[in-house]
Amino acid sequence: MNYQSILFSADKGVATITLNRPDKLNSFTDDMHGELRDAFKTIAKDETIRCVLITGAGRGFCAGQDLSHLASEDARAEQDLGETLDKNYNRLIRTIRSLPKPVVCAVNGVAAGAGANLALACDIVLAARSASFIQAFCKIGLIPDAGGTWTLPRLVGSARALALAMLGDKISAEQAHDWGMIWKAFDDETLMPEAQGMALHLATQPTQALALIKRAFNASTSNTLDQQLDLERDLQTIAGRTSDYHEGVDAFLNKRPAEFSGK
Ligand code: T3D
Repeated sequence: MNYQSILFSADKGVATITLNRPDKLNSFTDDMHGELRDAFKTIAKDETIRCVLITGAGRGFCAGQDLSHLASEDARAEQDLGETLDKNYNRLIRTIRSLPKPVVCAVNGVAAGAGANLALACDIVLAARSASFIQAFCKIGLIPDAGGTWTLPRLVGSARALALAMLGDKISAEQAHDWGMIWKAFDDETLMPEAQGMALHLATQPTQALALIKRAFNASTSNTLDQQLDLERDLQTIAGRTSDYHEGVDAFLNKRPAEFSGK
């Protein structure tokens, strides 16, 4: 597929997706969603890809849904937003959360609406100090989507999540970090080297174990402790049968760096 709205590359085990509509702050269109689906299909199929890095081109990360086609009342009335969510955002968020590979997000600028919640759906979120997060939905009469009503309260607690969702206030990368919404904030010029370094590191790690960690954490949000202990038992059984477990233990015992194959 020839991409117009994203850039896609794969190198040294890392697939990099750059949202690429900078003049519109990389806001989502149907075409961009289609291209993202196609890129994630490649990522899922290609065993040599062991980590994904998502970022945005230009001064923004992503301003959520592209609203420019909604100038007329007819256009607004004709659309069924539930259908849009089913067709585009829900698929994207489910794909990221269930992908058995780590997904790192480098938020290079403003992340608004579904753009903010795309970032928060990723496994490890880094941001430039000049970046910001806005649950912009309430400003146009909508509710947070792209998983925001699920992700936000879990990350920052319901008091902060509700205020963010109802006020639509912009919060800085520093604030997002202080609240535990993201992993780290970096000076703008160091964001991409840091994010790329982290993605390259993750691509050399025991990919199956990382996928099982992700599965366990996904399930923990609705499991009881008993259910989670059983799940840990089952997933650890799988992890203990991977080549990377054998390699990790052997490397430790022989005081050498491990060389994980991802198998
Ligand atoms: O609708 C559905 O299908 C349901 C799904 C909804 C999911 C959602 O994401 S709803 C939320 C949609 N997003 C927003 O409401 C955010 C709209 N954008 C903004 O509030 C501001 O642009 C920002 C706070 C993000 C950034 O502000 P600022 O001052 O840094 O930039 P700007 O000047 O507003 O934007 C720069 C350009 O990007 C500008 O274009 P122009 O005038 O230079 O030609 C602006 O129109 C364009 N832009 C920004 N956001 C969007 C957009 N164009 C289309 N859609 C956008 N969402």
